[in-house]
Amino acid sequence: ESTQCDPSSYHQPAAAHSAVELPLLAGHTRSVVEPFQFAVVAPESRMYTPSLPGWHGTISAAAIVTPALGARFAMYLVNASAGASSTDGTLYEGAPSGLERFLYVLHGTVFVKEESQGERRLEYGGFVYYAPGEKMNTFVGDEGSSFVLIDQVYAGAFKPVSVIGNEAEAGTEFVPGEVFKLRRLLNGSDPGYDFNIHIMDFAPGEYMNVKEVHYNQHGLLMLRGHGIYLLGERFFPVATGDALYMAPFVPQWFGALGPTSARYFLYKDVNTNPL
Ligand code: UGY
Ligand code: MN
Repeated sequence: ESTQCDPSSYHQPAAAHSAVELPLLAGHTRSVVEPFQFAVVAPESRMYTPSLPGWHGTISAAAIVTPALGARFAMYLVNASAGASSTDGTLYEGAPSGLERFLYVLHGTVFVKEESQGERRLEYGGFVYYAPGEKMNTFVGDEGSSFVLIDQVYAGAFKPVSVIGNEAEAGTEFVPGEVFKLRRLLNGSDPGYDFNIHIMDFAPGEYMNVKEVHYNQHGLLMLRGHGIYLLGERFFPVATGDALYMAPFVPQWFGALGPTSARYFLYKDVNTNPL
């Protein structure tokens, strides 16, 4: 009888396939992918620029994720004063063609106008997705506002529809093997969307079961609570306001290892051919 340690069994595929018998510790994984590419941007490191292409009025934006990091999307944290707006549609000077946009309100009010759905007032948890080619009419309310902005060049195969909604209207989805609550803000069964936004809720002490390694990219904003994030081989304490970028194949795991619940906003590219 051979064992894995017996050199005479070296060339036996069966031995190579046998499971390594390590205890499955919470949050521990042997998965490694190099080079690790990720960013943790704590609130004290945000750098705001006083303008954003296609926006008017007083606006300041911290670009947390851009293609310079290797991402195929941009994620901004934006503070906008009363009256700021993006009314030029996608056609501002230098705008990439096929631009699509997702805006998620953190504070204050934002009004959006979309061809088929009229004008809507968005407050905390409200969002708008502008499909490529759509006019991106967004007006900031009297008190000003802050929001997360995702801009991306559409790379999907079917033209998606624009959506205005609120996270409170999105039903929670069961994820096999996981205990967190997942809400997807865009229709997960529509293959037209080339990204989705997940709102992930963890009760105190809850953690992800899968120590994920996947081809998708992530942008993340901690909306509530704190915990510990595994990125590559390192663990980082994270708290409300922290923003993260995860490149494809970065091993990742989260535990809400504290006395409070935790919630985060998560960009994930979907429905595109990994080739
Ligand atoms: O769906 C996801 O990829 C998600 N569970 N990842 C994450 O929370 N880091
Ligand atoms: Mn993931």
